[in-house]
Amino acid sequence: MRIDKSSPIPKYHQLKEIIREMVEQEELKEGEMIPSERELCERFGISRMTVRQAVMELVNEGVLYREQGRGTFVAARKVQQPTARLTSFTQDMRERGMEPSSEVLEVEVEGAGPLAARRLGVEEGERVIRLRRLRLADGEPMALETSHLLYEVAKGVLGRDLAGRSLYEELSAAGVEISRAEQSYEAVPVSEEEAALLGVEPGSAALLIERVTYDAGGRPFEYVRSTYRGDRYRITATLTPGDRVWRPPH
Ligand code: 16G
Repeated sequence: MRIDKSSPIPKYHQLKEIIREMVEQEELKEGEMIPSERELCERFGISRMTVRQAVMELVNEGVLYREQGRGTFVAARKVQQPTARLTSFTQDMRERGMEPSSEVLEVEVEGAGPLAARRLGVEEGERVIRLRRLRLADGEPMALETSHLLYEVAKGVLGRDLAGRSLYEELSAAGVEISRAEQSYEAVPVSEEEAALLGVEPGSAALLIERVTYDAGGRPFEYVRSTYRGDRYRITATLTPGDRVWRPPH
């Protein structure tokens, strides 16, 4: 497995695929430490930055995990259940074979309103970053997303290019580790304003997804409402039987 420097596929992406394949083939086993940054640089003849980006994304995708001061290890294999995986919009679209992009509509530091405060478990008025983005896939609107991020946790992303980049990658670069999220789904009609931005008729069907995301310390730091176009977005899940057999109550 080598990195093809003449390929248009970015080198970090090629390295990701190589590491993924090594995990798949169990050349790197669950719980095993992956080679150091330096070893990877030497073995594949690439820069440290390239290695870092590949490893960071694999950590975000849950293929690898980091332990402070120890190293980076191979995570337990995931059950194929797309809805149960914590992905960013960027990853989600790439996995669907589409190219993600965004338009930043608003970025504001403000006091949390009652709903955001309740979801984030803070007092009303606590400082949050409100980020509203139009999310596109292959250049066409896919979703409208409003994130409320705890200022204290996420301030590192202010001033970063959030139009061209992934919020989750920027958070990770700023040292925020994402551990889990809770999410709900609801069918809603789009408002006139949303319709104009999404390029659909007012009143058309959309999927409202609400997410609360927790950092490694178990603290909720992100509350997001995303309105996905019903005609473009679909969720699939692989369901496996639970450990217990369901029996009707007596
Ligand atoms: C997803 C998440 C959202 C997160 C965003 C980050 C849902 C419903 N929401 O859209 O919570 O902020 O990804 O995406 O899945 P990014 O890293 O591509 O900016």
